[in-house]
Amino acid sequence: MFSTDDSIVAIATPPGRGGIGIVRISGARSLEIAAQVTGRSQPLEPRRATFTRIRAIDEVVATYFPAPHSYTGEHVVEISAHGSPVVLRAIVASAIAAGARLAEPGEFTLRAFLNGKRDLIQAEAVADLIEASTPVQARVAFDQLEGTLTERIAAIDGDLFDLIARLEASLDFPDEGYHFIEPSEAARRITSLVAWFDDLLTGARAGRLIREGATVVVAGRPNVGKSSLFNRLAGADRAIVTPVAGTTRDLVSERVDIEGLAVTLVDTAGWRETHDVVEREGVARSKQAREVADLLVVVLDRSESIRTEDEELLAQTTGRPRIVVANKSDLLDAGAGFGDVGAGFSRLEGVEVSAKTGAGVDDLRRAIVRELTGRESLRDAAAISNTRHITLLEQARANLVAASESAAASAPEEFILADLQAARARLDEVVGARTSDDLLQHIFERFCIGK
Ligand SMILES: Nc1nc2c(ncn2[C@@H]2O[C@H](COP(=O)(O)OP(=O)(O)OP(=O)(O)O)[C@@H](O)[C@H]2O)c(=O)[nH]1
Ligand SMILES: [Mg+2]
Repeated sequence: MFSTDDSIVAIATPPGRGGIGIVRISGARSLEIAAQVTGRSQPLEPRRATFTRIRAIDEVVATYFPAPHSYTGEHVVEISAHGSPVVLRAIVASAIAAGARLAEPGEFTLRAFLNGKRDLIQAEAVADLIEASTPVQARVAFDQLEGTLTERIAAIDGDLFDLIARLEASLDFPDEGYHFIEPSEAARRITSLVAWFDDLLTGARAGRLIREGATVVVAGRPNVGKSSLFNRLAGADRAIVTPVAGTTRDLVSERVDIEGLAVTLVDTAGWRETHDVVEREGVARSKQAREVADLLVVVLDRSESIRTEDEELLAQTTGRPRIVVANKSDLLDAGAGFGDVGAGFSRLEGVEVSAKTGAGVDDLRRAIVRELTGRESLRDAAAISNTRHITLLEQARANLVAASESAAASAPEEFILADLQAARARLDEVVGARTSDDLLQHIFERFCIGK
């Protein structure tokens, strides 16, 4: 299904206009195709940027990367032109006339994988790096691109392979009365492999959140300052703020970077019974938003006593991941702590902030990261972030636990071996040593054309 016989071409830079735009050609015939496109009789020299003209189109710089030392592992020519969609499309058309085919989404990176330039983890990391919207997301993707996760998996795979080989040898030569590995030693090694998986999977929750981001919904009764806090966290005057209760009617959402987490922050209509048709719809939507939230920020007004609506909302959200925020702390006498003023606050644990002055908002940002990821900070970014990898590693861990139980019960070696081999197959799937066309298609269709 995935043919690498033909040469492919695509615009590699984003749609739109820019100083430079790049057309990439990859495949056995890319040098010939480039020669036809540029009309040069002299072939391009390897890895040398060459200024040339494409007749009636543009002045360009062309660079030839001979196989296997290129992005795809094939012969690649990159043509840098002026970043005009018209110019770039004309170059692509001319390459197609010279025998190239328009690349499918992700096909350059797919070829890099098929040609052994990158494993599957690294190919997926390319897409993650391109899509990263916070520096932490980019760091995690870059680490995977560099092979950090690949190395950790290779290390465990090596151990697993050695263990399997010894157990198989014991099975193949039973008459010698000699174990290539003592059962107790096998049990010990399986246990340490399980510990290794635990170590890697500890960071999985944080990693998944870093990669996929989270939805944080701001809720509370009217006028407590939800929109003011939303604007403060978004760093922009996004939502309307007025002293009128019931200002926000619709959901307002904004992508924000909270300490490195890509958060979709949602402001909602204030929670109350109302006869206003528009507001009622707003309240209904705010309830729906609360249901899909990864985390709720329940805002109270610290300068007033807790009201029935606050109580209702607190009751409705107990048991959900939430942070209670006491806003308008600037209205309190200096020095008054959470629980000192306003009836009903003393039994609540929360973060005191002032959306007006910004006081306490950094604490709130840290509390959001802590609630979502279970970590104080994301600086020691997680090694593992992709749900596909996490699921497979969890399955491999379960296989090893089964193997260790068999070993502890002195079960026949065949049983232990079957589980160890199953664990190894999962690791192969993570790095892509074992794949199906369906899986590859699923992974690479996430890419845009030109990657
Ligand atoms: N002093 C003080 N006033 C605040 C603070 N936060 C919000 N306010 C004021 O409280 C009023 C309501 O603020 P909003 O942000 O519109 O409140 P809301 O919760 O979004 O209200 P609805 O959209 O009506 O549900 C406005 O007059 C704000 O200026 C604060 O931290 N301190
Ligand atoms: Mg509002």
